[in-house]
Amino acid sequence: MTQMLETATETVDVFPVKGVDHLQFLVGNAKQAAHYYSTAFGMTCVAYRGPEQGFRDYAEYVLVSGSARFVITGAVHAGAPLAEHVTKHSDGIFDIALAVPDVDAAYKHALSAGASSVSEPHDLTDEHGTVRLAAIAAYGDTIHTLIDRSKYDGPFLPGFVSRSPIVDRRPAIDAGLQPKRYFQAVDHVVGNVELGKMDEWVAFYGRVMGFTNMAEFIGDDIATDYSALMSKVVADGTRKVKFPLNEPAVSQRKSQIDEYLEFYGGPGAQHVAVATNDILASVDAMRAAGCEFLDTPDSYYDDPELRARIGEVRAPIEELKKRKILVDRDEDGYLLQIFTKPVQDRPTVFFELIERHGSLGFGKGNFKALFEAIEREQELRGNL
Ligand code: TYF
Ligand code: FE
Repeated sequence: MTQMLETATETVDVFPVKGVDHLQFLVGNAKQAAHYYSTAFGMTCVAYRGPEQGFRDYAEYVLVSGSARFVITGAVHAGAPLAEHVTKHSDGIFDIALAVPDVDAAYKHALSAGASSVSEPHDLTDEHGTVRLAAIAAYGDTIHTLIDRSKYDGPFLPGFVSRSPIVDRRPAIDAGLQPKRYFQAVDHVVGNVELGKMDEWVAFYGRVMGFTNMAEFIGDDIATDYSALMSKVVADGTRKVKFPLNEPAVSQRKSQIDEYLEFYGGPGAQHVAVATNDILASVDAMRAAGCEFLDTPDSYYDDPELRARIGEVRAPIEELKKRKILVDRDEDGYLLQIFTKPVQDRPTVFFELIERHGSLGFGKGNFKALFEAIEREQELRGNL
């Protein structure tokens, strides 16, 4: 007798997410970092919490640009909890917080799938309402806070007070000298993990958050040729939250991922890609404010193969070349992207600006040019 086996297709989202709620950076000097993100990244400080509000351990600045929200946290005395994060990693991303519709359900599912608890579901309340939060551990010392702020209308979280922008960009914006926003959302957050651990973390996000593999990845073939890394991308069902995960690949040269792991002191968030509507204007403004970007050789733009592959894009190629902006096209459309140099003394965290026109990818066609640019920097640092 032949038995038909029916595989049940999972249609229920076990871990619905609304998006990245915020990224929390732990830094040595939050006052100065908040200034940098205000001037060089055009972000607006909207909230603050510190000793003045009775929080004795940290000064915390909340900066926004569209839906992107960064929380910059610095310890205000020796021995504050979490101060060892900065001692070990220097400035880095501690928390990739996710907005979820049901904190308790998400937390319960995560733990049943093997995630480690950082904090159990709890409420924070003030005159603006209640926020429900929990947190689970991710790669290295990184965590994911799970947060539901649907019953809250304060400036950030209970305890935080509204704060006016650190720099007043209005005159420059009104004069047409600066874009209103340099970016409007977090597009993806990349994690670097140790050799041989990438698939474990892909499985973690699959089990714990129901995230699935996106097609784009850097496999063995590319890894050994020039990239010295392997990469896979996991995303939630709506593809609003995208987490590429890198591990070093064995090659003759020291992988850029090894360099990160060595200098960060373990796994952690490597880069944050922010989505912009006008990458040309954003790059101009950020450069003018002192933000450094990776170089791209002129030969990249003069390559007839690239020209044929990318076809027509919304800006003349000469304008991209002037600014070292990379371009890639796939079956869904194209994207423009550029990468900053590391934003702290250590060769660890950096940013990407990305302007998507249909493409859901990560710039696969640029991997070679990008990794060569990163390797030139590695060489200058003596880390290749
Ligand atoms: O997020 C990405 O996949 C692209 C490319 O070390 C990339 O931005 C991948 C690995 C890496 C730097 C950039
Ligand atoms: Fe990226």
